[in-house]
Amino acid sequence: QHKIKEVAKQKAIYPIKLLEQSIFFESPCVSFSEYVGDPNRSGIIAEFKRKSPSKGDINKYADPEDVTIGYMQAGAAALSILTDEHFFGAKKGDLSTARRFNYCPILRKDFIVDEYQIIEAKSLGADAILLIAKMISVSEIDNFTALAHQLGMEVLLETHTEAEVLNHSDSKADAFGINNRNLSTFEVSVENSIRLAAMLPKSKLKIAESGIDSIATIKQLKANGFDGFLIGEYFMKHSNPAAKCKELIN
Ligand code: IGP
Repeated sequence: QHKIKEVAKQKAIYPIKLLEQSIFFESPCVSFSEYVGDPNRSGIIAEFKRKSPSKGDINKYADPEDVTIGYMQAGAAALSILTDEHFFGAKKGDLSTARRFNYCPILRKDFIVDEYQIIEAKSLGADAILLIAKMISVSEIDNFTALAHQLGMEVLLETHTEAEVLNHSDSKADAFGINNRNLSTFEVSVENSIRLAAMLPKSKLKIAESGIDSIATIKQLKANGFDGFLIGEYFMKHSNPAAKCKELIN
């Protein structure tokens, strides 16, 4: 965690005034929860990820333009774009590239630990940000959620344990995610989403994250109340991620 905060600090290189001059700063956001929660869409949030701390290289030379356009043509409801270079080999430009070529909601997927990254998310063209309960305090999550909302973005709050879900039951986040991957051990269990599903606030959008690799799993998660399914590696490890996405949606 200390390392993550250090890395985030090094990344804050541009003055906020400059971020606010981005053409995306004044553009309206597309609603992540409306798209993902729309029963006429697939509920799939397709992720662009070149590598991960648990798997190493997944798809080192993938092109963000080709892959994200392909995901949308395949019927994904939203995109998730990693922007962290240190842990995920991403470039911030991956998000603005995805923005330039797609009208759908885009989630900035990063370890967000300060306000700067939230303003930066807006300047890159994000519609929503991820906040991770394990990494920041309840009051930070509340303050960061208020800032994201002020900028017109939505918040996906990621939890992993019963205690985290209970701690945030009053959260103003727009969507609750349950990560099937334990961020300390990297162990993945879809059963984790299913076990915690019933504890999530009724009114919020529910998203199952990580380790999803079959239509059977998606059906099982749907039956347990999930609206959205965040899928990265299963698509990205294929040379044509969008083709894999299409296969799953059809
Ligand atoms: C996607 P997978 O197993 O389909 O590649 O998982 C997504 O859930 C995962 O990338 C993720 C993540 C995160 C990445 C979940 N929470 C927090 C970075 C930071």
